[in-house]
Amino acid sequence: MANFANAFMLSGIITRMTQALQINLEYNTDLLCQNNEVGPSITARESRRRLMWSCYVLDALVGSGVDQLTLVDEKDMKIQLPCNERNFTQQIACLTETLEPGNWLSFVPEDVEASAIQPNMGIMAYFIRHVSVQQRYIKHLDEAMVPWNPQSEFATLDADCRTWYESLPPSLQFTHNAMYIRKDSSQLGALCVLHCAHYQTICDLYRLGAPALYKLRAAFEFPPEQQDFLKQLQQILFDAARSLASIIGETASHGSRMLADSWLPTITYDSSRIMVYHLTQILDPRADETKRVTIETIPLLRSNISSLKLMGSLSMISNSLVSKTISKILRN
Ligand SMILES: *[C@@H]1O[C@H](CO)[C@@H](O)[C@H](O)[C@H]1NC(C)=O
Ligand SMILES: CC(=O)N[C@H]1CO[C@H](CO)[C@@H](O)[C@@H]1O
Repeated sequence: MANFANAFMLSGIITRMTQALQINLEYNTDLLCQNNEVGPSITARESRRRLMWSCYVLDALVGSGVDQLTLVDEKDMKIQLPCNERNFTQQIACLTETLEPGNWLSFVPEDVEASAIQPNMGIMAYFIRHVSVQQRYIKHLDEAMVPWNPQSEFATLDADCRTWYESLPPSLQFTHNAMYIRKDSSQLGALCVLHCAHYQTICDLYRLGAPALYKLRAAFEFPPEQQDFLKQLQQILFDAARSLASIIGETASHGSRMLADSWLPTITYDSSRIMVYHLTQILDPRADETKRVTIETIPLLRSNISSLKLMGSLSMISNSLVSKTISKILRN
């Protein structure tokens, strides 16, 4: 709702509450509820985990990767990831992995196979994992290694993002088939947010290629021999912004209800900002290529503006971003 000061304070209180309730721990070691005469039901246990993971995500997003602002430590998340919606609504107890891919809680029975656990994870589990990668955001550019060094923070984070993306099962990729299935189970909005979160992180990471756009304080100097590398960063940033516009536009065509997540207006606005910046400040205005790319990109900008207008009925911040986008285009 764009009430950032309140979000900042409330997320702090929430962290204390999770500590008081100790919901960062499993209720007991009976994950499959085989001895269910004692303790909460399958649904109550899973809800408890989901509540804790929601608090984790909230804390991570409010802290935006700054250590001092982040109050929930990944190390203390001693519960398994949420299971998929199907198992949850059908009250089926099942095992899932923990934050670290391929890992599970130490008291999971030893004879369990990875192939039996993986299908139990759904959109939520993959979203939480993405948030944990995004948390490792490069904070101190002045202390970071130059991005063209293969050992740099940039290269590591980039590889982590891509590994995450490649770990998505077919049912969670942004394909027509997956969209059809998710629409049927009322999860198309969630699928859209999952993919937007990925490309938004890519934009955050590749902002190094457009320091003026992000007003970065300690931007890297790219020496002459790294100009190709810089061009590559700028291209990937632009492509990610275009992917965001396509994903949001495609989702919007299924109805404005699908765009209810309050994060989407900001993501849409950022995507437009990057596209306008690339077309007007990075590309050579005299080149024929620029004309071609501009003609290709204008529909995406239009699409973003109409999506923002659609979101206006759901989120207050959206309307102000429509006029900001339009003034940005006019000014450039
Ligand atoms: C949970 O859901 C997955 C995927 O739909 C399914 O393969 C699995 O059998 C379910 N788990 C249990 C314990 O039924
Ligand atoms: C090209 C494109 O994705 N266009 C979309 C623009 O946004 C509207 C509504 O937001 C969609 O209906 C279009 O498909």
